[in-house]
Amino acid sequence: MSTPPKRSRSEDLDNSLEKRIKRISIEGNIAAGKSTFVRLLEEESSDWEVVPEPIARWCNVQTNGSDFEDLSSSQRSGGNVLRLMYEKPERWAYTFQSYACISRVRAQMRSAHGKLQDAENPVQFFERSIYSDRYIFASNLYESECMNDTEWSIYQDWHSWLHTQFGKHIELDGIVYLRAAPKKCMERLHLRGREEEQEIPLEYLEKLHFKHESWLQHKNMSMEFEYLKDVPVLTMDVNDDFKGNVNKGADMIEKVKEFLTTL
Ligand code: UDP
Ligand code: D5M
Ligand code: MG
Repeated sequence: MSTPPKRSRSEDLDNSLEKRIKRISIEGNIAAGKSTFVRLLEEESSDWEVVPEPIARWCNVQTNGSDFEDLSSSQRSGGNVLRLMYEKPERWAYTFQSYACISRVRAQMRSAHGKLQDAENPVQFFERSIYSDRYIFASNLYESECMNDTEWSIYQDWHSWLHTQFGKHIELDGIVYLRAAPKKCMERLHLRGREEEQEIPLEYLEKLHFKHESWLQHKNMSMEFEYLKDVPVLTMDVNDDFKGNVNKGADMIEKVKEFLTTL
């Protein structure tokens, strides 16, 4: 009988880290405050790693020149795809959703595990997940007739396959839901001033809000991924500003720490 090939020490380390790591997705409507919050999390502990949403980088709103130069040519075209999607969703929704999801998987898998190799209690915080891609954004675009039946079927088939292939690296242990009223998100969206988003109507944010509520608050959204039903959700109201409010920020971090001890 042949002996199995020997695994290297770094492969062993990777495998044990893979098992110990906790993965938490920060979910919430557009401009609820997710990026602001993950920046606070990142500063809190060297055991914690943050994976920002790649879409924010494509828009190049909060990145500097050198960050932008790091992007590949396909990522650079992503910035245009966000604009195209808002300008002509019935043409670009499918393209955008497939690109958004594949980029997210790539970012979430690539990010592990350099920083966390020596962490005692390693945690990865993802800004959104492949579940919000599908069940919030893509689904809303389909229901708004911006994707036809064929595009929606292909997207779902592709998404399920992606999950089968890579799920074990990106499946969640917990979800933090940053909950804010659509009107508050609209205010913050204007405050942020990302050019591509300035024409978004309140009705669009309301639709996304109801989808978040159905998934994370009422828990009556039907989803293909059984395990998600049992993934604990921590909901935090972010209608009052936490940015620039040291006490509220610290309180939110404390809640996350408590939440982690229950997982
Ligand atoms: N923001 C704010 N108060 C808060 C949280 C966020 O004024 O308590 C602002 C933030 O500075 C940004 C906008 O709201 O201008 C949207 O925040 P972010 O980009 O974090 O939202 P995301 O879309 O990532 O959820
Ligand atoms: O930024 C994310 C922006 O991208 C926001 O304008 C919504 C839009 N969008 C469309 N589809 C998606 C998917 N699938 N995931 C995430 N964002 C999407 P933010 O302000 O961080 O919400
Ligand atoms: Mg963001």
